Parts: sequence; C-alpha cells; structure tokens
Amino acid sequence: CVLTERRDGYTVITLNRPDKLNAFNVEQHRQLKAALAECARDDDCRAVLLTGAGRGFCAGQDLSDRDTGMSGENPDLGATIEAYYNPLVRQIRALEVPVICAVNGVAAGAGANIALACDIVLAARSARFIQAFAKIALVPDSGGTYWLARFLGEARAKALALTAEPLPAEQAADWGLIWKAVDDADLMDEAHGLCASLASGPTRALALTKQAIQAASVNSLDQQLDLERELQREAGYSGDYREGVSAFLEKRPAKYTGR
Ligand code: LHQ
Repeated sequence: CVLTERRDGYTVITLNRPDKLNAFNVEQHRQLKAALAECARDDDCRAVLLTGAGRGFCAGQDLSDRDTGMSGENPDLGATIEAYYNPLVRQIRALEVPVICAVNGVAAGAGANIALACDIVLAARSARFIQAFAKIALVPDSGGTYWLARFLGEARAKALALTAEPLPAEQAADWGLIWKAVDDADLMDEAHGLCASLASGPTRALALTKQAIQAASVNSLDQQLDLERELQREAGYSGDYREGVSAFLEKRPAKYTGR
C-alpha cells in the first residue's frame, strides 16, 4: 500500500490505498516507515516526494482498521500514536534531505498533519485540509496543534481544530500553512520539478538549513545565532561550498554532489 519510485536523485513515495483515500492501516504505516528509512540510508536519494494515489492525499487513521489498536472497550489511542504517528512525524523531520509533499486531494486528520510535517507542501487547488478530529471526539495529533498554532496563530488554529471545517488549499497557502496551491493539472509536474531541483542542490547545506529552521521555534535569538555559527562552520567544510563559490566566480552553474 506504499509505492516507491527512484528518480534521478530523489525518491517518490505514494500512499496507495485509494479506495480508503489512503487512510493509514498498520501495513501502510509499516511500509511508509521502511520507505523513509531507505531514503535516509541511500546516499543517492537527495530529496523525497510524498503524495497519494487516487483522488485523496490521506484521510488519516483508517477508522475501520482493527489492528491499529483503536477499537474495543477502552482503546489506548496514546499507544497507537506512540507506536505509529509520532515516530512517523519524527522520521520526516529528522530526514536529512528535503521532504516535499504534493497534496493531491483531501488531507484529513493525521493525513493533514503528516503533510504539514513535510518541509515544503504544495497542494492541488481542489485539495482541502481538514482537522477532522473533533468530528469523532478526538484531539488533533501528528503535530497538528503544533503546526496550526505555529504557522497560523491561536485564532485560526483554534477555529480550524474546534470546528473541523475544511480549509481549501488556496486559503491554506494565503494563511502560510503551506507553500503554495497549484492548478490540479500542474501539481505533479511542479512537485517533480521542485524535487529534481532540490536533488541537484547542496544537500548537506539544505539538511543543515532544515535543522536550523526547525530549531528556531524553541530557541532564543542567542541560541539560534550560536547554532547558525556551528552549522555554518560545518557547511563551510563541504566540497559543495567550495564548488558553489568557484562556480560563482567563474560565472558558471554550480555542480553539487551533496557532499
Ligand atoms: C475511510 C476513511 C478513514 C476509513 C475515508 N477510515 N475509511 C490516531 C490514532 C488513533 C486513533 C484515531 O486517529 C488517529 C488519527 C486520525 O487521523 S483521526 C481522524 C481520522 N480521519 C477522519 O476522521 C476522516 C474521515 N473521513 C472523512 O471525513 C471523509 O472521508 C473525507 C472528508 C476525508 C472525504 O470525504 P469524501 O470525499 O466525501 O469521501 P468519502 O467519505 O466518501 O470516502 C471515500 C471512501 O473512503 C469511503 O468508503 P466507501 O466504501 O464508502 O467508498 C470512506 O468510508 C473511506 N474513508 N476516510 N479515515
């Protein structure tokens, strides 16, 4: 239920349970985790493109799946989250290559929040983001309360989470929740173009940049300045930095190897 495809420099991961709008069962969690781990191991994978098959991106937890440990008299949903969703969000944030999400259709519940965990989110204009949790008497998870509060501020975060109203892609982009909304027909071309371009970029510097921006939300300015100094030190030792400066001075395009 997860397809992976190697392209030149990047890997495409497609959630593939289209009849269920790619809702997560245990197997889809297992396969996605393995696919992301393989991307982390593979030096030739310098970006990841995450998307969904069919008309939806992901409808969150498969509410009909018994194996996820979420049904029965007193289900421990905390255990489900600890076993599957939290590790997935952490895995995406820790991956040392950019993760691009192409939200091809509805993204609901944990499906919306896993998209928001990715580094750059493009969405088809017809796509909607739904914090569906309140509809089934649950709390936003997979970082939902963190992304919403941080990207949108409390006013919009609370309204979206408490009402579970769908947020159209265009508005999500206008509000700064995602990078951009793209015409449906152009979504995948644009996402592939972005991945190809990032995959031929200075991968190490991009990883350090991702790390720094993620740290910014909890650091003071002083801590962040110190972190930037250390990461810049590391970037400065890279072959790609030498190449970047040489290419600039020689007025030619840089040829980055990711090292
Ligand atoms: C589904 C689902 C689905 C199963 C569509 N499950 N079949 C973490 C840990 C522990 C516990 C619980 O949760 C979590 C995290 C979460 O993600 S909780 C939130 C779970 N997700 C939802 O509540 C969203 C449920 N889905 C919907 O509200 C709608 O399907 C949306 C708004 C996403 C799309 O609506 P439509 O475009 O009208 O499509 P549809 O409802 O007709 O769905 C198409 C099919 O997919 C349908 O099956 P059927 O056999 O009737 O064609 C749905 O039953 C199935 N499906 N989401 N989450």
